[in-house]
Amino acid sequence: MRQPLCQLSQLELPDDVHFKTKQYRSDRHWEGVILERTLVLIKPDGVQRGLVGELLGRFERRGLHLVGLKLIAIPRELAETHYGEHRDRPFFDAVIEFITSSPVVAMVWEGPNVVSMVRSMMGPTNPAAADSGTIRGDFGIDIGQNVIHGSDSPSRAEQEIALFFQDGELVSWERDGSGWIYP
Ligand code: RTP
Ligand code: MG
Repeated sequence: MRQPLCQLSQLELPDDVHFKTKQYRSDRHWEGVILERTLVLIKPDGVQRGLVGELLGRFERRGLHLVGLKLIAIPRELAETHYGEHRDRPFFDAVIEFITSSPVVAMVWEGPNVVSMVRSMMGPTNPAAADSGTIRGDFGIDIGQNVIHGSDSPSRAEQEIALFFQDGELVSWERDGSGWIYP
């Protein structure tokens, strides 16, 4: 039988490398970083097209922290409150029809600057103008079916999270190994 060139137990592991790694990590400063939360909706088109795992995975892989998740059929009243800022716009009725047409997945993600980070991962409102690599640029064509919603400011995020989730539905928890994402 062929012998391995070298067995793990025979290797001299350089302690200083481990030491430097720890040192490097503990030296990093994250003072002043404000953790935010944002509301994300996978819209009816995203759920119907089987994109839930793909989209949720993008946020997980980025290192964002999931604190709320559910599948819901949005009642018309909630939709009208959520999109209330657009009440006088010509597309308002279409937006309400669309968002109430089929279930959505509602999520709350947490992280430093998560509101703007999620918006940049989504891409612009019109998928036709979105870069490849963004969610709308990779999965959308039409402005009315643009796959995903994300709060557009921290204050809106607070309001929207309160609209979609009750306090008991949000879970604060620590992920093992999160120090490798943001110490
Ligand atoms: P969302 O609120 O859904 O995350 O989208 P957004 O912030 O990128 O865009 P917003 O201006 O808030 O518009 C809400 C939704 O309305 C539809 N819309 N249609 N036909 C149009 O000119 C038009 N403009 C907006 C889009 O589906 C957009 O997501
Ligand atoms: Mg919006």
